[in-house]
Amino acid sequence: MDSQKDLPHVDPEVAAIIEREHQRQEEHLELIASENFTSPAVIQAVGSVLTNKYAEGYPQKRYYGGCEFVDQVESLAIERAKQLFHCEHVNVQPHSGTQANVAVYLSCLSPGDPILTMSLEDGGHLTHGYCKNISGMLYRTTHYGVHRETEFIDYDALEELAKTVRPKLVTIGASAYARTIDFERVADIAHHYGALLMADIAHIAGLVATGLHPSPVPFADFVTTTTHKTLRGPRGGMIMCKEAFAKCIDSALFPGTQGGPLMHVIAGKAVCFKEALSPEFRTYQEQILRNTKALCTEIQQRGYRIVSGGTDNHLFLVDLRATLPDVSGKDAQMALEKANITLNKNTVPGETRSPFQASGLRIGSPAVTTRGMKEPEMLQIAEFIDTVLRNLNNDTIIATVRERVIALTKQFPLPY
Ligand code: DSN
Repeated sequence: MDSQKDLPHVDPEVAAIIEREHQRQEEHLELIASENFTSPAVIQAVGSVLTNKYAEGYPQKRYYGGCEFVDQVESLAIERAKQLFHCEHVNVQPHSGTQANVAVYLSCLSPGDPILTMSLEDGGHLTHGYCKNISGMLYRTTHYGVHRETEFIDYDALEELAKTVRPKLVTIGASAYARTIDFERVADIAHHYGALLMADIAHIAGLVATGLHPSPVPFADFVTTTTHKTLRGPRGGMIMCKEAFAKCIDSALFPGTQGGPLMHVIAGKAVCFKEALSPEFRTYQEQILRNTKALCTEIQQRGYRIVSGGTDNHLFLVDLRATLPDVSGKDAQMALEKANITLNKNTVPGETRSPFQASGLRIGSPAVTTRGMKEPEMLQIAEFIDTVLRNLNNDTIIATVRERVIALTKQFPLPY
């Protein structure tokens, strides 16, 4: 390409912002459990000429001409997704996890129908019936959650609620839950009481794809996911379902809730699925599990209470109330940010603060694991976090941690 047409020439302001964000990603420890660093190959696909193409419809059934090659790329993404998750039908067009979930609701519910879902405070997601989300506005929502003592999903209470509420749809899946989910049991409950089941595996998709977390695919009627979290692909969503629901899912997505699909992103998804089918990807997911356990155990040994006492997956939640009762999740997040450690405040079960303050932190290892960090680095990260949390108002100590964080990130550069 003519260098005069390059981004830095055409729009130096945007180019400079992107460069600053690149540097931020290089020099920060990324512990947000839902973020990751996708591969250069995925970024190339997403930044390709496929962004120019409109392709409403599905392969071989489009509304516009010129779809020969985008048909090929979408078909490839579909075939690879089926191979990866062993599902009967896949729709790779959702722009996001939210779009995927909304399309499932549209496919099988009418406004006012009862749904049973995990509450946001206990680790669920906004689109699982939160009152200010369309899912909570359109459908009659009842929430289940975690057991107050064990902090594991309370399957018995879920069953009791299914018995009384008689939901049309049950959802299972979480944004902030560190334990293995028993999809089979929830499917049995849902089906016994005449409900359909949607499993949202956005967070754990990489673990499910590699067999390191039980898959809901054999049991759930619908399985939704994002492609950018543990799956490490481009930002986007996907719906898997039984063949019997294929037609209604496809039409709920298009024309039901979306117009033209993002073909450049679908190409990125195809690349991501190819990468996820490789043996290296399973090794990566195994390392995520080891790293999360190492980081969680070290934080625990430094005196912090971990929600549910530990982790089985890529994340864990720290309840700050026991150790540092005066420190909110927000204060902790802001102080850690000053030390180049990025994570998010999170509500904890039985939360006493507002969601804007929160009493917990959610910590995940997918992104630092992608950089190549292993257990020894997790011990260092735990020490950095502990030092900052215990010296929240000491900018000198925080600056020292920041220098050490930058030194660590330099040993594990990003591939771009
Ligand atoms: N924002 C995502 C997360 O952090 O879990 C969920 O959509």
